[in-house]
Amino acid sequence: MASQNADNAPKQGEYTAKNIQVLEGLDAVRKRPSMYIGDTGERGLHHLVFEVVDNSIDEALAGFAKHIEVSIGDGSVITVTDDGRGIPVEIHEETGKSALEVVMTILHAGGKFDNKTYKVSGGLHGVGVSVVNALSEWLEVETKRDGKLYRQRYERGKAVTPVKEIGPAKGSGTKVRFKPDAQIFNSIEFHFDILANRIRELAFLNKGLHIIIKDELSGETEDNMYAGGLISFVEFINKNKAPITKAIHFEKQEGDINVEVAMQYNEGYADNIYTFANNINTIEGGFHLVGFRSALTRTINDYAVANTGKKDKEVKISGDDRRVPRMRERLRKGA
Ligand code: 0RA
Repeated sequence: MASQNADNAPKQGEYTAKNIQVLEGLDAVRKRPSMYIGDTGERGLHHLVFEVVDNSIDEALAGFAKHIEVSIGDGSVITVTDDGRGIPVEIHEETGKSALEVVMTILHAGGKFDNKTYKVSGGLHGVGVSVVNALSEWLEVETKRDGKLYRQRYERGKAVTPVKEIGPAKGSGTKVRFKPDAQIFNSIEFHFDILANRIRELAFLNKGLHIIIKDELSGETEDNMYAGGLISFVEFINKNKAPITKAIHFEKQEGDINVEVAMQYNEGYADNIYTFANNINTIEGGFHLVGFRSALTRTINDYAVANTGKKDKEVKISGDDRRVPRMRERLRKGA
């Protein structure tokens, strides 16, 4: 395929509900952006980057992408590159458009087309890359597939070029470049630290994945890759504390659910437990946290029963006894 017809306007008599939906879809995003990205302040602006990165992370979770690079360039232009499968360019039957254009211009079409691979890395709002397109002054996407490089450009969510075949390509992957729309956001100034903190967290949560963040203006670069995954995360959190055990790690897969825990005790009085589900920090906790806490208390209780010769009732380990100072206090008292 050399190129495709970028003219979105249906010919006379070709209007269908689907065409109308496409237009309404992204117009709705520009009309009420907060419904899709939370707000149009600093948080919403940075969310645009995470939304694109989430798509790349999905390619990593599906076993394809190994490297992701995020850079902040001149004029608040963000570039996100990955070495995943790339976005398909074949004509998508339902819409008559290329799959690439469908992914970029139809709301909630950010996910994959088959049921085998679906979005697992949830963004804050998990709305898909079309929302980023809708809220960008311009966006250019490049996709490498089957030895060819393709490119398409959009302005405020509308395709302004066809999907063009640019030339031959080695490997596969996706590059998304966009400039957030100053008509939508209070400010389009990105902060390296906000992006770097979340990207580092994503690198901890996805062991082995390289995620690089660059500030093209200052030259500041952070190359994140943690072979230790959660173990490295716990060690990072305890870096300025006084650890008193090694970091330990458990992992179990049941069906399509994978659970991973890493923990390390420090001298501190308060415990710090961070929980995540599909890469999202679940700050309000949930069953995963409740389950972990009760399993830990039960394990300490069972250990105490097995090693003190006392009965379950006499040991009476409470939730608070999970914490090191409380454990020490009890040991001192011989209780
Ligand atoms: C649609 C289908 C497939 C991959 C993607 C989209 C995709 C989107 C993004 C966005 C950033 N990086 C991306 N990488 C891939 C599946 C392709 C296949 O089945 O081969």
